[in-house]
Amino acid sequence: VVYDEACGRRPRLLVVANRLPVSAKRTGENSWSLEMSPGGLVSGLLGVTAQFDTKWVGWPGVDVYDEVEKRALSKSLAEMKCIPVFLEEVFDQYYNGYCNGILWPILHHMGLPQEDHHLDTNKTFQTQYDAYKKANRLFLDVIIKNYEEGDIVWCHDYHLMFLPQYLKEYNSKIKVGWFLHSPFPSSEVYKTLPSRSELLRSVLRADLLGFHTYDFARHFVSTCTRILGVEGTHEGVVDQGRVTRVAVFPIGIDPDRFIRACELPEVKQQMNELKERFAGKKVILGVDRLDMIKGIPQKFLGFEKFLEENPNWRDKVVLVQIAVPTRNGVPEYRKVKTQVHGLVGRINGRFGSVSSLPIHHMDRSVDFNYLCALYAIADVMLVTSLRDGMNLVSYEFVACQEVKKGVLVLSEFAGAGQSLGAGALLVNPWNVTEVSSAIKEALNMPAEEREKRHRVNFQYVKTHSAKKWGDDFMSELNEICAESEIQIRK
Ligand code: GDG
Repeated sequence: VVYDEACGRRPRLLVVANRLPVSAKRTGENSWSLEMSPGGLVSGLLGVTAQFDTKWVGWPGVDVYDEVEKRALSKSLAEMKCIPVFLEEVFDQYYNGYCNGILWPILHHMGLPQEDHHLDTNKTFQTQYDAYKKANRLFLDVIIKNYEEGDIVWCHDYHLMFLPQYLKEYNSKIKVGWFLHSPFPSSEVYKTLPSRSELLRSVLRADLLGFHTYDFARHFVSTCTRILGVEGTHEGVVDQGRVTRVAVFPIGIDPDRFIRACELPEVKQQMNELKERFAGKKVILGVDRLDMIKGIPQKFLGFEKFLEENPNWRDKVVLVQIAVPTRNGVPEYRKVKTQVHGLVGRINGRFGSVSSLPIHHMDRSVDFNYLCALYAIADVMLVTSLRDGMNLVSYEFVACQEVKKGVLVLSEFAGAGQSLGAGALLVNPWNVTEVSSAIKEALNMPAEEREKRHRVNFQYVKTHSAKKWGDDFMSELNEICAESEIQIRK
């Protein structure tokens, strides 16, 4: 890190993401309670905060229209180093519309939606696209108000693809990084997107672009070469002599946070209760947002086939599925929820009895400690994402399994398939027979092999932490910016 010796302070880092890492709840008129929600992004960046004076910029998760209320919330958030972006009326078309109705499926190889309202003279598409640009401008306005010379701006994810361009247009000297948390698809899928070139051109204005896996980075570079006609090299993308560095930074978790939680008396108590509750049965666990990319219906179909073909296991195994509600404003998400509920009903109807239910399905999240207790007592973790940037759930399971050494059954289409593939049983979630066989293999795996597989993955999760991810990205960005400063001086 290049310290700013001239003014004797740590360099400032603005981390910009759609959501702030806090949840705001209204507790009364002009008063708010705020809680930090420590996902991979937050824990990754807590590690780099020692070197940087970090501030978070993002939507606070609540709609606030009144100016007095906005000021009150901004003041409370400032104490947590958070700066809110109020999106107001553009939010629905930007977030539910363009981000999650269009970009999210495209990035996950699912193609553009076929809904009637999208076919209606493209009007909805245009409205959503305009809202997306407007929202990116609102982010820019807030950054400009808070920007000081020398600040580094790290933009996150597909919500903010116009931000690199807007930032560089405002001030070409701003150091800009952009990281994509989702996959990047093959150019054949991406090129169906009507606004394909503008989005690519904008992110290419950043100094550093980061992806979870080599495949996503490679897809991105070849998409740029095919759509924009620019040159792709091992460094990244070259356009008229200017290089945009494209590199791979696989995210991780804060493993010690999970290991420590499993030692807490409260968590041990919860683990004992769960063991008692499922005595005599093996527990298969699923933890996903209720998103079509997570392949929950495919998971249930694989489990159904397993029960069909292995009657001896019917009373001896349960699948506990936490399906956290998400993006209810997007029609496709409501559809997948109905589909999932139908399958739970069918499978429990077919194989359940008065005393036992094969699937315990929960349409809600659980608190962190309880989640750790579930991870720790599970015999098998079943991750069947159809596409997934990384999938941190699989890392968290490994971190909590030091005692049990359970088996991870993992989709080959999750980024984690490339990092934890050595210890996991990899499956193609579309292949119901393969999922069913992997469940059987996992449940019957001898202790010695489980131990061996767990050891490999645990070692990986411990060393490839969220802190390493944040540090690696920031040091690469710093290096690039230092090099370009030298070139400018020359
Ligand atoms: C995106 C990409 C990429 C889940 N249920 C509960 C709960 N969770 C927490 C987990 C985990 C997080 O949510 C989910 O992270 P994932 O990585 O599995 O998936 P996405 O939300 O889709 O994340 C993904 C990630 O960004 C990072 O780049 O890996 O591919 O799609 O941390 O623990 N937490 C609690 N209760 C729950 O019920 N407390």
